[in-house]
Amino acid sequence: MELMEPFSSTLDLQTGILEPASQVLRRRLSDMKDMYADADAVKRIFEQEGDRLIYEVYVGGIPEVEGHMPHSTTTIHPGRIGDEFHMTKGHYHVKRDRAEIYLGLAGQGCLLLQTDDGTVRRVEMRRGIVAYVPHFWAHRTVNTGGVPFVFFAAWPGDAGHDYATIEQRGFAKLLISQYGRAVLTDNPRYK
Ligand code: M6P
Ligand code: ZN
Repeated sequence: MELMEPFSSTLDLQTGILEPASQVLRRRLSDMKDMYADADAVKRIFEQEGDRLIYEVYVGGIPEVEGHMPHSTTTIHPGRIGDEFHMTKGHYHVKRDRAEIYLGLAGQGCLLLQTDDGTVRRVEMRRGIVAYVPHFWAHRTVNTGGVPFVFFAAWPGDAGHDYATIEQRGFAKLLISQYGRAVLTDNPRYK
């Protein structure tokens, strides 16, 4: 067994910046343009402002292997693509029977969860909310507010990220802004 040195890192609870971070993933509209329902809105944003930054992930640098507990913070910037709120790509775990813990730090948002048969659940998140992602549920987070939505996450090292399933099928529900409220609607493109 290989021993690892204990260590700590610093987390800015307002911005989500984690230091040290092994990497900072910056997800832009071009990384997920087909995930948003309104293709005309996507096109308009590219024309008017270029490749918009949607969210950032500060990755803690823990090995993604069994026995470890990787973690990260995610900062989803406020905004919409058409009526649809900014969101993460969302993923299943490659090992489906691996769970995850989220802790809301700043702003407000929603955790959307989905099973293979298209069942969707919505969990409200804000500072101080601990949300549990049970195994077998795909998970995506959405910023439903007007300021950055920041949360911390920790998951089993051997979970793995399966993005392909969501890229192909989408989520069965969309979170859109309607009369100033965040409303779940059916995704017409869900397969
Ligand atoms: C959370 C965790 C990470 C994930 C990140 C962004 O911090 O679930 O594992 O990478 O959100 O979500 P996604 O990978 O779906 O873009
Ligand atoms: Zn996960």
